[in-house]
Amino acid sequence: MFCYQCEQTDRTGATPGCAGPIGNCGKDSPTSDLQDLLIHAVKGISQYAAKARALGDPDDEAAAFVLYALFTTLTNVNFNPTRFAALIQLAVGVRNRTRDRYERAARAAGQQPETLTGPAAWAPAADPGALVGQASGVRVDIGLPLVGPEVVGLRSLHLYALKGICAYAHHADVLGRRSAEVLGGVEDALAYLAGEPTDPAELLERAVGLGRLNLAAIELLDAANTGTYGPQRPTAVRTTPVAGKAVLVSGHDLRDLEALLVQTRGQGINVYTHGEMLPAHAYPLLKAHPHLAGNYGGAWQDQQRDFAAFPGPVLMTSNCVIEPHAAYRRRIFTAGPVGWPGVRHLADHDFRPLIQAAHALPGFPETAAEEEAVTVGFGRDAVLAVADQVVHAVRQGDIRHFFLIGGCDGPTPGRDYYTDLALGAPRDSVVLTLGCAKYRFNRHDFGEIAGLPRLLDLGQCNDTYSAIRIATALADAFECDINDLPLTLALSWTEQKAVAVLLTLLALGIRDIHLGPSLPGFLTPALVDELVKRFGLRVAGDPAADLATALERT
Ligand code: SF4
Ligand code: SF3
Repeated sequence: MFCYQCEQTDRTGATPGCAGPIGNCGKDSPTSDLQDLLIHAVKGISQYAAKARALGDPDDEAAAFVLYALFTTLTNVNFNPTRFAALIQLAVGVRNRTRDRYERAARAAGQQPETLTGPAAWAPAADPGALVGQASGVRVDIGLPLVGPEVVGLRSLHLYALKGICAYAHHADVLGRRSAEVLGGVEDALAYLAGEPTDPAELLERAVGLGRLNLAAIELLDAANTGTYGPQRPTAVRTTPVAGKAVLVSGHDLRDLEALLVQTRGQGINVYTHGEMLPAHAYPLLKAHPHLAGNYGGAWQDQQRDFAAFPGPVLMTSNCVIEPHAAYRRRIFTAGPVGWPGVRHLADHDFRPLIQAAHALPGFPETAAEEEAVTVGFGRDAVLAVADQVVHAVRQGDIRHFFLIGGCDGPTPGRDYYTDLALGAPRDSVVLTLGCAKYRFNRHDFGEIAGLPRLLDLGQCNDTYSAIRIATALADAFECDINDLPLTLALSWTEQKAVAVLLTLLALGIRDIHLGPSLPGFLTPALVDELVKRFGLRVAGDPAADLATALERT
């Protein structure tokens, strides 16, 4: 195996990367190899699909499969080699169907169909051992001695951004929202990677293009979430338990949560959110379910402690899952792209086994005497509704600066930077947050400013579109460029959705982003220099010094 896609990657060697037998996230070598082969297979699908789409005969079902398949390879999503072996076979079937479709479309257009090479012509070995052996020819660092680490790093940047884009687009897809721009863009980018590109300048330009593609994906997801469940509204969410049977839902998939709420209706089971599911409470059509009782626990890296203590079953709907402890292994379930060997997987939103487990388990014996809460729901609609108030407060000098501190949380050292930044922000500043990084400081009382809470929770990392809309609206109100706003962005990253978001921010021309706690291992020093030169990208450093620098501008 070789994997350096996330912030947790092994940095003990001469160059970053988890090289086996088990990565720092718990992904073992066969699973990593099978993920690489699945990626190879979906590149093959995309080679034919892009050509069919160009001929006016797109295969949206094949494209939706590509979204799902790449999502399964995102960090902390799926660790089950059996699932990957099956997905590879499925992918080859989809590839063949897409090839036939392309050939028919070409003939119908009076063209001689091309026979494509590379991933499009790949045949998986029938024997499982031989299949894993094929991975050595398709790893992300393939061709390194020939093309060098910069080109390999740029190809990796493409692939990882695509994983993030596919995750966002899949979340939109399960809510019935598809976009030809996004599906076609993913196909084009994967077909481009299948050709093993070698021009660094072209790769960098196209990476910025992927940032624009991601903007389309997160806009689509925003429309899917708010169109299905209504715009987020400020909502106080109980963080203390109530007596009764209990289910815990983690991850990002609102559709899974909705299905579970419907299936547990009237059964005396309370549903609690965990991790990135917290913002679900802010959507009117989700919070209308009276048994959506509250939020439990903290960020994903604390799940072994939180899940062990929870007195009911747990459902993982997306990242981030880590190895289930024996204490809860028999009562954790996975759905959608998620998987762990030996953990029960529930397909097609059929949660009956989990509901049976909820009835059989004790639940909370009593309601906490002291009720505690956190407030969520400051999506774009809620913030833009008070835009005049905010603009007035800035003009009056009541609000001096905005900090957007968000993204991923994780177990690696250095993430206290984000806590220190948020808690150290002066009282005349507003802290906007999103993603699971918020758990570093969201229980803290930030007080109010100009009649508004000083801490505004915009939602999941899936709600980055809200942050962009808010920043754009502020820039419009002050008739200035986003970079001239009294706004500092501190992005915490772990997995590949953050890679896609970073490219989107760069594509929008946003400068001086503080990225941390460490830079991606796949970016060489030369690439980092280039990003610093072109986009003013900064490494998250000393929080006090970074706060002082940010405030100098205001
Ligand atoms: Fe290592 Fe991250 Fe890859 Fe896991 S996902 S193997 S921690 S780089
Ligand atoms: Fe978190 Fe895994 Fe990325 Fe959605 S749950 S932000 S890390």
